[in-house]
Amino acid sequence: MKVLDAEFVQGFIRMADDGWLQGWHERNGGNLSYRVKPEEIETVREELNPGEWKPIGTTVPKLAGEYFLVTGSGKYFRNVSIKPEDSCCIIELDGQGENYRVCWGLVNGGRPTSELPSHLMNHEVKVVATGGRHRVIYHAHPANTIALTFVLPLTDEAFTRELWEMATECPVVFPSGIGVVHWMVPGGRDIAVATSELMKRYDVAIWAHHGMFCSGEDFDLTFGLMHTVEKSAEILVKVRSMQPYKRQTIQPDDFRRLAADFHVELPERFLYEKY
Ligand code: 2HA
Ligand code: ZN
Repeated sequence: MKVLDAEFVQGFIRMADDGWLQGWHERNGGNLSYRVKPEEIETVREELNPGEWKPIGTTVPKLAGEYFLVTGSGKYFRNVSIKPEDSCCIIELDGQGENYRVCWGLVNGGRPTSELPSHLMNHEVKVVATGGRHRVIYHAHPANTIALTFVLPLTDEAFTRELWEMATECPVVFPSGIGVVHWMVPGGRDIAVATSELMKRYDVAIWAHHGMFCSGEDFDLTFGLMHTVEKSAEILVKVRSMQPYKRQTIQPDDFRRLAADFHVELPERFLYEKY
């Protein structure tokens, strides 16, 4: 089968387009990666053409030998659906999880996403934490979430609680909460380590004054997670733009009742008394 005809590639392209249409990917902002299933890679193997091994910039031994579909460094999300073979690539990792090689795509040259260390370290953490269920890591620059990193305390507790309060579905969609990374230089191993530490516990990590990372099982769930968090952030921005304080909101005991009915566990450390 042609790579571009494979269902996982079509799903990847559609998600990139959806992110672009949301306005989360100005210029070359954001990046997306998918850990390809062994049976999926077999369906496209005839079109794979491995290049040179190159260092990842970190070590991910638990991902040794795996294949990933990723966006390219400096590539624009708005072009992914128009020229996917120029904007994306399939990479293979070596037996130590130290090097990668491009096997398909990036036909006009280039490298995988500048955030490859963060993507792969997050994938590695999620392979362990979810028994391999999570396959998608998504980074975007949604404006309302970023705006909140200038006004809320940069703590997991503040972001989780504030964003849970802004829409009843939120604690059900991200019951484990949200992690926050203070401002750091993007693209390297340090921010990858900080983010992947948070991903042991959460499916969402916010990078202060930069953007968001989400992890999920498939394209629908991962896009939906980013969309839900950003929608909640948008509501909070609107509320705070009207007046500094909420007149009424969802209270800790309301969250406890919701958790019981929807069969989710909400950590008590996010249900602190405020008023
Ligand atoms: O430009 O979003 O974090 C890609 C990015 C880097
Ligand atoms: Zn970014």
